[in-house]
Amino acid sequence: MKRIALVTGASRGIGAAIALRLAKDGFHVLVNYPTNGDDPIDTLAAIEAAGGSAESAPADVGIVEEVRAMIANIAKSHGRIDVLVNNAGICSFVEWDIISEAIWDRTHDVNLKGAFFCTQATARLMVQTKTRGRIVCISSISALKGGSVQAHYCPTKGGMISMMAAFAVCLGRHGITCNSVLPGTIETPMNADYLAAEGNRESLERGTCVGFLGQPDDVAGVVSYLCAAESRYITGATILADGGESVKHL
Ligand code: RM4
Repeated sequence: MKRIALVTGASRGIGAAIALRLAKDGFHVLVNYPTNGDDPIDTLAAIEAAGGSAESAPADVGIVEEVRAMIANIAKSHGRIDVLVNNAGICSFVEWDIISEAIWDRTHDVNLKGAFFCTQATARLMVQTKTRGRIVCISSISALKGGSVQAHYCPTKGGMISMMAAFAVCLGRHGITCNSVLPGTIETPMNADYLAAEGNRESLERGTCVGFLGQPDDVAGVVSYLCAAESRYITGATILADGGESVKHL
């Protein structure tokens, strides 16, 4: 019987790479995507081409009812979830003094509240089915370093780290691990415009130890390890995949 992995926000970028990697690792992958936007066909096609198995799982994770319906559907059709990757996230690059309540609320609803209620519903199913599962949050270097146009976004990524620490305590005795991965600047559709703007790419590259920006697979590999049996003693941890950006001073 194939193990079941749910990846939120998996229709493109880092989420798509994680979904493909977990399919290659042997999981049947539920590819979540927001009902009002992206289509998961590219991710599903890539997994099929790699000989893996997957299906789509539509839900806007910023809406709790849609999250609970998605998890209930998966429980009905598969009976269990072995892995949850909270990857869904939005980041509008906005100057601090013009961030509206609507921008704040939507960013927090998707990035943090969505991750919480996906985790709560999935953990309930894992405990019920005695599944020694894996829960991973895709946080960010922006949890540790400020962003001049991300004052609304950074706290959602910081919040993910402390939320996973709390769930690590709650779920450890059930053999469920809860960890955070902190990508640096990864080339994805989410920041393509920002990286294309005057000098942004060059300054971010210079800010790393390795001198180049990351690719989605650089994050997918870390997630794969955290979802493997051998990582059973890693929980409440934060793992940076940032090309050394967090340690570089001069
Ligand atoms: C990441 C980090 C990157 C940014 C993306 C959109 O969390 O802040 O620098 O390009 O978000």
